Amino acid sequence: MGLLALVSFPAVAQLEIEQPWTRATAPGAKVGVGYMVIRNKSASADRLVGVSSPAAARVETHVTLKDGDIMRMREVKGYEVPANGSFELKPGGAHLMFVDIQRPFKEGERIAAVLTFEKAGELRVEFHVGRLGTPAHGRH
Ligand SMILES: [Cu+2]
Repeated sequence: MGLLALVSFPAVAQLEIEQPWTRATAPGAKVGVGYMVIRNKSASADRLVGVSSPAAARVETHVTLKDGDIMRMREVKGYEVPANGSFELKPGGAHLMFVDIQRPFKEGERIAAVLTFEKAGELRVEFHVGRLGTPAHGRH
């Protein structure tokens, strides 16, 4: 460990975003969700610390917790992505919340967003808009 500490690692982290997708929103809906897999190929952990999108007033990072029979959502301060590992956002679990969307997300469109990581910096992604789903999203 002592020797390793002397090696200077390059600052470039290797993060990959797989299958970023979202759902079409119902007319008048104010929020949208975002899912993806964040894969970290570097030897150090990284952290998603912020998300922004021109399609929404703000984008929050949420987790889903089971409260009896009800799934509830809570905002968290980003997600930790382990070294040589991944973090998955999926229905019923962690997800991005596009809050106060400018207009409905339509199936087939792409929603642009910028993910900000502690080490890797900014990463641009486009969320593919899928079918309008059942609102298995729980309550906020
Ligand atoms: Cu949420």
